[in-house]
Amino acid sequence: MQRTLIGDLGAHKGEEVTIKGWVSVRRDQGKMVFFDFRDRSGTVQGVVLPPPAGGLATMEIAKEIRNEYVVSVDGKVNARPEKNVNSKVQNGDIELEVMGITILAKAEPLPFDMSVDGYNLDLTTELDHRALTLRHPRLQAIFKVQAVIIDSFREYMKSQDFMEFQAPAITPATAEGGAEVFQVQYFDKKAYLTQSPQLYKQIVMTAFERVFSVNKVFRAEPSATTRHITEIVSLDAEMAFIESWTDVRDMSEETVRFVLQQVEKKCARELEVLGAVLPTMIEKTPTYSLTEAFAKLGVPEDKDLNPEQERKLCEIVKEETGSDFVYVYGYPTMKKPFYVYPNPENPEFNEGMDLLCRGVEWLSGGRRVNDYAQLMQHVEKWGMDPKKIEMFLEAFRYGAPPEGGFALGAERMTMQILGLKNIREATLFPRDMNRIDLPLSETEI
Ligand code: AMO
Repeated sequence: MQRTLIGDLGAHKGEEVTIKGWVSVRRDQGKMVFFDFRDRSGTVQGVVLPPPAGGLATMEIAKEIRNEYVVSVDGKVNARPEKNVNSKVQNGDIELEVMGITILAKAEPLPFDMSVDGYNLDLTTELDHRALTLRHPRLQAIFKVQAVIIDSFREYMKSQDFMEFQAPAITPATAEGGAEVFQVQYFDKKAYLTQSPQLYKQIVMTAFERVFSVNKVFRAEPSATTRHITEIVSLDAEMAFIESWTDVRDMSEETVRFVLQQVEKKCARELEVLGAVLPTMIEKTPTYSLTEAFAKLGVPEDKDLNPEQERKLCEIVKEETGSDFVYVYGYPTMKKPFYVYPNPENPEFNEGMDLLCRGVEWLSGGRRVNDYAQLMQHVEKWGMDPKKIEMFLEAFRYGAPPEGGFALGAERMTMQILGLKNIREATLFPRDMNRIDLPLSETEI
C-alpha cells in the first residue's frame, strides 16, 4: 500500500493506511501495546490490540520493538472516543489501530531517555550526541525554523531583484581585519578561510547591482561565549545605487520583517513546541547613532557597545517603543574595516550600522567607500597590502556606484527569534574553540 504521511492521517479517518517511520516510544499497558510513531510530518499514537484483533504475529513483533526502531505499519485510522481526545498534541483526536508491522531497521538501546517528556540533557551531552538528539521534536523544531529563516532570506532577496552568487571560501586576504582568521596551508603558500564574502559581494555588485549569497564564513573566535561560534552561515546582501546608508538599513529591515512573517506563517507548530514568542518589529525600527546610544545608557562614549550595554539598550528601547529591534549606526571610522564609508560631515564616524535584537547583534552593514581614490587612501591608512586585494580594487578602479550591504548570522537569528540561551542550540554541528563535533580535548585530529 502507498505510504501515508503521519501529518495527513487526520484526513483518512476510518481508512486503512500504511505509515513508515520511527518508534518514539513504546508503552505496554496490560494486554495492549501503545506506540508513538514519528515521521517527517509529525507523530501519531498507535495501538496493538491483543490477539485475535491485532493478530498473534503482530503482537510478537510489537513486543520486540524498542524505541527508534524504523518500521512500516499497516493500520486503521480510528477516531478516538471523546474522553481520550487530546487537543494539545498533533493527531490527538485519532489513533492508529495496528494490523501489521514490518521492522525496517533495528536500533540499539538508547543511551538516554529521548521521549518528549523524559528528555532532559545538558547542552554538552546533547551536542556530543547530536546524531541522535536531532530526532527529538524540540531540536527538529529549531532546525525547521532555521531552514525557513534561510529560505525566506533567499525569497525576499529574489523578490527585490537580488541575484544569488557563490562566494569563495579560500581567500588570499582577510576582509574584516583583526586576528580572528583561520590560516590554511595552501600547497606551499598561506591562505585563509573566508571571514566574510565582503570583498566578493562588492565585486559582484559592480557587475550585477544587487546580489546576495548564503555561505559559510569562519571566525577564529577565541572566546567561549554563548553567542560565538567559529563556522557561521552568513546571509549577505549588497546593493548598488543607494542614496544613503539608510537605504541599506531599510532593505535590511524589510528583509528581517519578511523572515519573521514567514516564520510566523510557516512554523506555527514548531513555535508552539518551543514555546517561542517572536520578537516584535514595529513599523519603523528605532535608529540611534552610537553617540545617542551611549547617552541613552548614561555612560561615557566608547568605541563600541559591550554585550551588557547591548542588552541594556535593547531593554530601554523595548520599554520606550515596544520594539525588540534597534539599529545603531555611526561607529568610530578607524575601529571598523577599511571598506566602511565615513560620514562626510564628520569623518571620525562612519556610516556602518548594526541591528540588535533582544540584546544581541544579528546584523551588520552600511554604506561602503566606492570612490577609488578614497578607497586607496583607506587601504594605505588601514595598512593593507593592495596586491592581496587587487581583484577587489580592480572592480572599483573602473567605476563602482554608491553602494552598501549587510550580513545576518543565521545562527544568531535563529537563537534570538526562538529565545534560545546558547548559539550552539541553534547550530546543527557547532564548531567552537573547544569542539569540532566532539570535544577537542578528547579527540585526535
Ligand atoms: P560582522 O562581522 O558583524 O559583519 O558579521 C555579520 C553577522 O554575522 C554574525 N556573526 C557571528 N555569529 C556567530 N558567531 C560569530 N563568531 C560571529 N561573527 C559574526 C552576526 C553578525 O551580525 N562584512 C560584514 C557585513 C557587512 O558589512 O555586510 C561582517 O562580516 O550575526
